[in-house]
Amino acid sequence: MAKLTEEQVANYQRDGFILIENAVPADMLSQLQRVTHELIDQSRSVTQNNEIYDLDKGHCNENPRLNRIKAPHDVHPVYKEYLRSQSLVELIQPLLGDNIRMNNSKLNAKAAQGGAPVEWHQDWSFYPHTNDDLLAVGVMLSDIGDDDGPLQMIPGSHKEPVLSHFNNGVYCGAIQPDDEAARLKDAVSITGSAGSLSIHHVRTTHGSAPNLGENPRLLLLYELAAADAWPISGALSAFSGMGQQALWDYFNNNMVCGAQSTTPRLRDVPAVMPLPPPTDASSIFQTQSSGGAKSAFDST
Ligand SMILES: O=C(O)CCC(=O)C(=O)O
Repeated sequence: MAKLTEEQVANYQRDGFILIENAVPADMLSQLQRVTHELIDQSRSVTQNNEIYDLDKGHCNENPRLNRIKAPHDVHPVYKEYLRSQSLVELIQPLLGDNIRMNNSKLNAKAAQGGAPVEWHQDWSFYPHTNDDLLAVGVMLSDIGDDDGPLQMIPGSHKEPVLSHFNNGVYCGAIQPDDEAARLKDAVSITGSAGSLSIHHVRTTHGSAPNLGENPRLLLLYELAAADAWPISGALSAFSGMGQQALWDYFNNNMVCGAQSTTPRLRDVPAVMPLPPPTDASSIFQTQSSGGAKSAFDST
């Protein structure tokens, strides 16, 4: 896979997202798929959410149903291997520069026939930084069609005001579905075959409906930041209460390319702290449900 073209960069800047088909080399894709299916299989004996798994309703030994594998880069080295591969780095450097840090990874394994929606939100509301040179790469590890709960994006929303993600004064990690400023009617679905990937800006409004398909919808997400984008205090909760040394080690251990910066680049960006928090902020699914987010995807 070659570098992004100028046209792809311009489309990302205009829309706040792009889709790149067949981006993952075939041998890497099959390794990622094999390991992911092994991890889903290993979740059979798990009975409640833990450090690795966020379980969907109905999960059991006979029928493993996952919302998410929480930080796959910590669970198996193949996820970091792909992240640092030339084929991926060449796609993100034109957008974030030469010094790039991974803040987190997650694998949203929206279970077949009803797997949970992700309500509309801007990632920025979860973790404001000193500048907004952050994005998420979404790697499709399964074919994702319209019925499979694909990511949906609102073109141009990354340049618009940051929307409220609060319910009754508490952060709920989702916008109000009837917020007209969200322009939800303009949504574009990001569908493609396994091995395709999307890149979306941290301020792009996005969400996804339940998976009505026959198979889990497997989307590996890397949250990436320019190394001089520093999380604003309080967003450090995103790194689960680490001390300063642990944070420094985490940042250095998770560099994708180049070097970590200790000089935050400050830009005039709209930021609202995700506080007060909901009762359970352990993942976006818990944040949205315990925060009482209203569902845009309620099928009833
Ligand atoms: O998996 C999805 O469909 C959406 C994921 C997402 O937006 C998130 O985890 O922040």
